[in-house]
Amino acid sequence: MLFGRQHKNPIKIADKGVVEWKYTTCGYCSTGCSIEVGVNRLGDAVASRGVAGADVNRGKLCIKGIFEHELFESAGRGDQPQVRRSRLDKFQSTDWDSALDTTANEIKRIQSTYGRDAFAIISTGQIMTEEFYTLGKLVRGAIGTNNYCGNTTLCMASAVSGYKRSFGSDGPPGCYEDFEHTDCLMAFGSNLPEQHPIIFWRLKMALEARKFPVIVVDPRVTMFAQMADIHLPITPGTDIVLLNAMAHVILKENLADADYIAAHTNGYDDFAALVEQYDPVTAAKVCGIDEDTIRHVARLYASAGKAMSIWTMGINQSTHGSDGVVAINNLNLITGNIGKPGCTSLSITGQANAMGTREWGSTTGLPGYRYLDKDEDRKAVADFWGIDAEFFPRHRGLAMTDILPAIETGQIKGLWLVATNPMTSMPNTPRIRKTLEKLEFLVVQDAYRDVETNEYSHVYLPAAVWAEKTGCLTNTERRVNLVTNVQAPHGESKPDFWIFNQIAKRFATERKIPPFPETTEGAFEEMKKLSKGRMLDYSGMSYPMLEKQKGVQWPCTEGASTGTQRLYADGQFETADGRAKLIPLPYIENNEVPDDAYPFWLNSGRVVEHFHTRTRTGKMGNLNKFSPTPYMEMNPDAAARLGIRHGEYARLTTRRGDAVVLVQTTQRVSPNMVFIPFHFHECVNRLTLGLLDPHSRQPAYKQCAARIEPVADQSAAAARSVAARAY
Ligand SMILES: Nc1nc2c(c(=O)[nH]1)N[C@H]1C(S)=C(S)[C@@H](COP(=O)(O)OP(=O)(O)OC[C@H]3O[C@@H](n4cnc5c(=O)[nH]c(N)nc54)[C@H](O)[C@@H]3O)O[C@H]1N2
Ligand SMILES: Nc1nc2c(c(=O)[nH]1)N[C@H]1C(S)=C(S)[C@@H](COP(=O)(O)OP(=O)(O)OC[C@H]3O[C@@H](n4cnc5c(=O)[nH]c(N)nc54)[C@H](O)[C@@H]3O)O[C@H]1N2
Ligand code: SF4
Ligand SMILES: [Mo]
Repeated sequence: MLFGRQHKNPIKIADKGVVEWKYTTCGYCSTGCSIEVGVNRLGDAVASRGVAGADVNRGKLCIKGIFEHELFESAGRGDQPQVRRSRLDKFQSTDWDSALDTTANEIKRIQSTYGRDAFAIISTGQIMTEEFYTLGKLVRGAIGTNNYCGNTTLCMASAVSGYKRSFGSDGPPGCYEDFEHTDCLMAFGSNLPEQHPIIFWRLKMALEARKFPVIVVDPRVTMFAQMADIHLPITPGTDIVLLNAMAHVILKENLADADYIAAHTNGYDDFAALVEQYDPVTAAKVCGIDEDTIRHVARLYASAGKAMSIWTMGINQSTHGSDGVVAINNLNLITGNIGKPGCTSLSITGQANAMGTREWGSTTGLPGYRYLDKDEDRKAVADFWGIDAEFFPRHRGLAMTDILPAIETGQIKGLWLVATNPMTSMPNTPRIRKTLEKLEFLVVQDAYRDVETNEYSHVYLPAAVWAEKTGCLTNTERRVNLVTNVQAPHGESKPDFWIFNQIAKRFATERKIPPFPETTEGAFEEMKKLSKGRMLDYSGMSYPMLEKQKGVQWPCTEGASTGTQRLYADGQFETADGRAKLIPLPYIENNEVPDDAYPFWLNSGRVVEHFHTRTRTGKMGNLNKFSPTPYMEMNPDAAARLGIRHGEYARLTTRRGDAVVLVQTTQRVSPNMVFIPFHFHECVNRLTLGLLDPHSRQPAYKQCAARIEPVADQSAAAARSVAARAY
């Protein structure tokens, strides 16, 4: 099949003197695009291009991938380990041995003084799977703290929790190819064109070949909403009301797939009794979508034959995030839309390796989707690692969003952060600042030394980034992709894998610890063995196969020629009786909602050019120039009422704090809502509340209430805003 500009003039690309193209995989978002990095005769990375034969991206890259080679030598990279006694002292550069000794000694000191769990570790979704596996082994098999989690609590925790509740296991069941088969697509709280541009391009390709209805549920008129056939501008935080009402219509009008329900689910009666209460007339008053539209969309979805749902942070980052995921799964179960081509409940994941940590990071359990409270799982891993299963805690410890409050109360005294920047990304950052200041010891392991959280650390460990190392990333469709080493690590920075191994050596003196292979390929071989025969089967994969096939989707059993596109194709789920669960979901209103004092919804998210807290994209001219300053989308009528004009600064206040932000007037947001990208330090997360989902502990970043006022002295406001962080 041919893709791209067949009959148009080809774009001319300047000759960069590339002598070799090296295969690797993009390290930003979870789409999983295959990239080739062009290296010149001096060995410098000078260009990036998409790999034509890769099934995911078919030669395409988005604006971030195109410039990814620039990040190796970008500003602010760490080149030497640094230490200091207190965060008020200046950092001193040091050698690796002494930085690692200090780190290991402080972990041991805190554990022996205050108990094993008084030292916490928080990782990420942005290192390689082999690194996650190794960190998990280090924590579960050597250090032994149970307060170990990842920033995935800010991101995918609700999806994980919802999948487990419905299907008995985590793991997105579908794939991008489902776009080519489906007859109806419904997207919840996902801005695909900006946040997953190449998945969006795959959807566009499918729509060009064969038209099918696209329904987008988002309170904001995003780029995705603009191209949708139907846009449902939902009242924030009320998706489960809409989904319950759709189920009400589907059951009332006999549009459900009764055979599928009877053969593959349980819990139907309780579920039906609950949705009976959510008639569209009542639901419309809560979720803001009129009753006729609810009925229309329910009929369209249930009658399509093949329908699929995708979702991202508009669902997960909510006080009913886990319930929202279960509600989407319920919809697909009652309509029989799971495990068949064009039929799926597909969580679009976020960070490049959010999946890798879920599979192998052991943050919520043991490697390979195993559980701490299952004896057979404990024994299997302990025997494989050659240690005593009693060393493992019986239940998972605190989530990331509970670890920080536990520092406030003195329960946790030391913290190791790996590839995450809570000083910009957590809700209510004024509180996070005070929390970090209370730590006796903070170690920050990051590719960039200028990451804001490093201002509070005692030790900084400079990590190699992306293709300065080798290892795997799992994308949204369970595809294991290979990042191959393109360039040597910057300065004296080291791969996270090496750092974990060195720390492990320093714990071998304390107790019998598992073996730690010297190479990532060695760790990958261990993962293959540990996954054999399980749903998450890697045993048929190898590094050469991953490169040759441009990624392989798990499960891939030993001897198989390739991976598997869909889970649950046989209708067998990972529950005790093999059936999926239909779960009743009563809606409980618990958000901070707008009132007279704080009349606006404060919504937040992303823009296409920047990745998260801008440690990477803020340094790249070609990205930063398109989105250089923090700004707020505000409806022009609302702005006019307050006497605020486009391009002026305004003050935004919530019950947590205030921020001065540049106003961009746009019809994308309704008169009672504003939207701020979260990429900028000292901006939206000074204001967010982040109430936690009871199941997943994920913060409701997208819902809180704010007040807005004009600012009299515009030039002072401009100076203050630019000072927020300028590169
Ligand atoms: N360019 C770029 N791409 C990225 C990232 C990045 O930082 N930059 N980050 C990656 C990561 S880690 C993630 S998690 C993904 C996130 O990808 P997305 O979730 O697609 O992005 P967001 O902008 O956070 O939020 C999506 C939408 O949720 C909507 N929303 C808010 N409240 C509600 C609600 O109550 N209901 C519904 N239905 N929708 C609501 C918002 O209006 C917003 O348009 O992007 C990944 N891709
Ligand atoms: N208001 C609001 N806040 C949000 C969100 C929102 O929508 N609204 N979204 C939330 C979501 S979904 C997410 S995922 C989080 C993200 O929040 P964070 O994870 O805190 O943000 P990042 O900037 O991605 O931080 C990752 C860090 O890892 C470093 N890094 C990159 N590669 C490597 C590597 O190979 N090794 C090491 N050691 N370091 C590396 C980067 O330099 C960076 O400092 O933000 C959350 N915060
Ligand atoms: S869509 Fe995502 S994976 Fe693909 S090039 Fe862009 S940032 Fe990278
Ligand atoms: Mo995320």
